[in-house]
Amino acid sequence: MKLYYAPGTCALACWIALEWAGADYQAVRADPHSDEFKRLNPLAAVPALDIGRARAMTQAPAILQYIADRYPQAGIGANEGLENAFELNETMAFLASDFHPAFWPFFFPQRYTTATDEASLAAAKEAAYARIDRAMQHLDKLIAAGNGHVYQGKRSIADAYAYVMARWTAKLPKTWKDYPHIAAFMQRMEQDPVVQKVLAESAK
Ligand SMILES: N[C@@H](CCC(=O)N[C@@H](CS)C(=O)NCC(=O)O)C(=O)O
Repeated sequence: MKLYYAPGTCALACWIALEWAGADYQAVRADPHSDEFKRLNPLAAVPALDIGRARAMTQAPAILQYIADRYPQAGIGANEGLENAFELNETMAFLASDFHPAFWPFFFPQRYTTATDEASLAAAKEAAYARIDRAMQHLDKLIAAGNGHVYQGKRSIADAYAYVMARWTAKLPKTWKDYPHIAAFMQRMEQDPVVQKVLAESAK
């Protein structure tokens, strides 16, 4: 099994989950825009997980759910019961479709305006701050309700996913340190030897 990643990206969440799960895998650094990678994922985005089938798996939340389901002994998926499964699903949907896209104009302002001058690009970038803050406030409440975790007071794929994206606020005017429950969560995650290993190896 091969996980394709790029440093600092949401693909690191899959890497952390694979480690938590005790999976046998290889992490492969990829340039999402290379022709070689686009054969794996025509959408030119990491992560991709190649498990030897005709087509690589793509989409971070789907890959994370697959890891949780494939390694149930790791206990990083939903708790038993329909409503508990719903709650993890709902949390992952928030992370994938509210939190992650909030950063896109910050990272790629040129995709959100047809203007090319510096001031317009800076404005597109700045426009992201309010949406990121809104999502961070929601995440802070989820972690408060989850006793230090994103989902139901236990380590799960949602922790890995939220962690790698909350790190992206480090260069924003308002960083993860400005949200009390997220700050405590981030500090705990950073003490996790798996997280330390993934950050170190992915930066090589
Ligand atoms: N919907 C995709 C989005 C993946 C995505 O945006 N990945 C980023 C890294 S976090 C990427 O590879 N971006 C390259 C680009 O947009 O050019 C998923 O959830 O996996």
